[in-house]
This record gives sequence, structure tokens and C-alpha cells, in this order.
Amino acid sequence: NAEVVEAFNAAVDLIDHNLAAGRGQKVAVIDKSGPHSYQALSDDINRFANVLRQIGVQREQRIVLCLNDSIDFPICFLGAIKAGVIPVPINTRFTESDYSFILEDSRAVALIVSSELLAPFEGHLKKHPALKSIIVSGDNVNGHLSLSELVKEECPEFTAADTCRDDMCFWLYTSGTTGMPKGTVHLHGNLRATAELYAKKTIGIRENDIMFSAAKLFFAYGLGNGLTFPFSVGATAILLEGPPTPEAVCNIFKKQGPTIFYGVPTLFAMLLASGHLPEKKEHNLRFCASAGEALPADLLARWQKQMGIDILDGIGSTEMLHIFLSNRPGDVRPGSTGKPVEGYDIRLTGDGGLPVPQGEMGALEISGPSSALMYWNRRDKSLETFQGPWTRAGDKYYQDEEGYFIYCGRTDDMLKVGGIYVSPFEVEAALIEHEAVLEVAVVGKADSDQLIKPRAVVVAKQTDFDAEILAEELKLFVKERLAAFKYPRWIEFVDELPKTATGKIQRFKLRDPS
Ligand code: 3SK
Repeated sequence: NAEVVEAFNAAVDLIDHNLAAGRGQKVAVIDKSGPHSYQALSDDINRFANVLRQIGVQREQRIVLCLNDSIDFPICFLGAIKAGVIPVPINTRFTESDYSFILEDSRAVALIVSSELLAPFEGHLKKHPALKSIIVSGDNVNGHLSLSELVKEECPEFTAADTCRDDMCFWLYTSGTTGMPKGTVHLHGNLRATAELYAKKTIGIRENDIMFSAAKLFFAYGLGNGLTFPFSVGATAILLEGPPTPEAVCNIFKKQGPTIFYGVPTLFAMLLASGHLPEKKEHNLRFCASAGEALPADLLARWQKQMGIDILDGIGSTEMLHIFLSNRPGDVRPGSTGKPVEGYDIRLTGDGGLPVPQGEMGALEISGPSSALMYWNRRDKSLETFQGPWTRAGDKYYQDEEGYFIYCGRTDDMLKVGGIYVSPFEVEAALIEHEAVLEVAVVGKADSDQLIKPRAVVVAKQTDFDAEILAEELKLFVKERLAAFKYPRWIEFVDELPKTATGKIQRFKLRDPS
């Protein structure tokens, strides 16, 4: 009477239909080394799966990928998935202590790292007993195994592991207000769900699209935009290895003709300010998509005027894997995050977890088929976030009379800067290490584009100091200790911080009135 579980492997699902449809010679990826066909990608995925077998990596063991965006990312990510091994792509801008924590927490047996990103690992590689193999992508392997050499030796055939939709597939680490990042465990069926529901049905991606994502592949947002979505329809992905500077992005718009661009509001604002954007007739874009932080209506209007196309603003989360609430082609409500993506249920809850009446602000909860299973080793946080079919996003919204969702901020103290979470406590912890700082509180402040950036309010130890010089020194101090985007853009000095009778800082008194 055993139930038959249908075989499903996400790597096979994303790649094999392209070969069956005769797209073997079609360009799947363009990276700094040039175009790569679906056939070549498929062969290298199989070769990498064989490499993992050769070096003794077993099913369900984790391998950490700290990779820049190049063809090696989809090869390693999908090769691992095909072998039933769990790839754990990680932020290439994390700190050394984050890396050390993740290797320990995941008990990864292998690390695949871009040669340019190897340095912060070198000091602690021997400290992780589970870690058996270090494989380096790129030219300068520094005495470690070379990815290209290993892959070259292997056979381009591989029989996929007999996984099913509900098997553990990959993890993504996400940062919280306090503590170390949490490993979000995703299943094989989740990638397909995001491609079907958001990419195909909601924004209408097509086989002849050329997709370019400024968000890197290690982010859930970038993983969908630059890997799952293009491969799900046999389209082409442009991968940019370096940072998405306005020059680099505009160059791609003008020379490589992407038809869909996925960005974040901070970048759209920078592109508009750069003076490098093409004229309406000089690009091939059908539309752009945005996520990460709410897109201000004015920024959208300026983009529409300059480029003649829409930005479809949406919101997703690492826990839901991709976007579940979005504007659509032909249905864009400026200043709103649109309506639920078909296949997802959204509710707004108030005190006691009960849904609030229409028009009232509540905490955003989502139910849908791409929800993560749990956070690895974090039962406390898993129970808070994953409540039966509902996943709590940590954002506050209200729904207007026509059903559009309007963003109202976070339910916790987290800031979203350029689409990436920044914990104010982490910035405070960095600032307090400076000898001139007695006390500090970090809050969000809207810049001239209405986008949130960190602002620090500092009580200095001494009273006689030059505020301008100390402010610049503190900004530099944070940049040297944390990822650069986390530094406070404004530093204000005060005599004391507002506190409750029990000594707790009243952050709400430091925030801009909104
Ligand atoms: O930040 C978002 O809105 C987002 C979108 C898609 C996937 C993941 C995230 C965090």
C-alpha cells in the first residue's frame, strides 16, 4: 500500500527540457568569458556532479559555494543538486567570522570558492573538522584543487540522484537582527514553483528573453532572476562578475541588449543619477523588475520618463525563495507592491495573530508552494517564522480599497539597505568599539530618493572634538569592519540617548517622523 513518490530533481527539471526542445546550441549564459550553450552547461553540470562523487561527497552533505557570478555558479549549484548534494551559496561580501560560522553550522564537507574570494577563508580552513576539500574557481588556486582542472577530467554523463519535490535541495543563509546568519532550507520543488508562479504567470518571461540581474546569484532574488527563470524557459542569462556599478550596468544595456533587468531601488536611483542611461531607442528592455526595498513612486516616474518602460515592484523573501506580491505588466500602481502572485495567499495580522480588517496595517504573512522547510539548527527561529502553512515576513503592510498592498516598514528593527538586510545592532556593535564612542543607536533614515540608509546617533566620550572629522573617522571605522554598504551615511552627536526608565534606548524617538 506504499504511496508512490514521483521522482523530481530540480537540476534535471531546469536543464533537460531545453535539450529535449532542441535548444542545446542556444546560449544559456553569457559571462566574462563569453557565451555558454545549454549543451555545454549540461555537460559541465554532469562533470561537476562526477567530481563530487570522485572526492567522496555523499548525498545530503553540504558544500559551500562562495562564488562570483560566472558560469561556474550554475555548474556547481546545479551539479550538486543533480547529485543530491546540498549547495549552500553564500554572500561573497560576508565577513571572515560569518564564513567561519557558516562552515561550522552547515558542517560543509567542501568549499568551492572564487580565487578572488579565497583570502578570508585561508586562516580558518583547518579549524572545521567536516571540511575535507577546497576547490578554487579561477586561475590563482594558491595550492588548492582547481575547479576547471577537476571538471575537465570528468565524464559529461551523470544519472541524477533519485530525489523528489520534498527532498532538501539547497540552503541560503539569511541575516537577522541579532546573532549569526540562519541557514534557510529549501526543497527541490521550490525553484520550479517560483519560475511558474512569478516569472511565467505574473511577469511573463519568454524563451527569447535575455535576462540581466544586478542582484547576485547568491541572493534568493538573484538566484531566481539569473538562473531559475532563464533556464526554466530556455532564455539567456547575462552574468556580471563584478559589482553592478552604473557604468557596468549601462554598458550591458547598450551593448548586450537585455530584455529584462532585475534591480533594486537604490540601483535604479544611482542609474538615473549617473547620466549613463541609454535613451529610449538605445535599449531593448521590455520592462524591469524591482525588489529588496519599496520602490518610491517618484523614482518609478523618473525611470518611466527616461527609459519609456515600467519597473514592476514586488516583494519576496529568502524564506519564500522569491517574489509573492508584485505589480504586473499593464497593472502597475505607483507606490504599491501590487497584488498577490497567483498561487500565494497573503494575510495581514494584528495583535494575537488575527487578520486585521481591510485598510488596516498588519504583519505580512504568506502561504505558498515555495516556502522553506525551516532554518537549519534553529528551532526557536523556525517556530517564530514558519507557522503551519504561513510564513511571517517581518514586514508591515496595509491593503487599499482596490486590493493593492502598500508597504509600511518592518516589524523588527532591521533596515533594508539597497535590498540587503542590515542589523542596526551590528552597526552599533562596530561603532562602540571606537575609543571615542560612549553610546550609540542606529536607525533608518530616508535619503533624497526616499530610500532607507543607516543613521547613527552617537554620544561621544569627550566633549571637545571636531564633529565633522570624528564623523568621517567613524564611517571609515565601520567600513573597515563590516560590509561597506552597512556604514552609517549620517552621524549625529548628542549629549544623551532617549531611554526608558529601565534604560532601554527608545529608537522610535530617533527615527524620522513618517
Ligand atoms: O527582498 C526581496 O524582496 C526579495 C525578493 C526576492 C527574493 C528574495 C528577496 C529577499
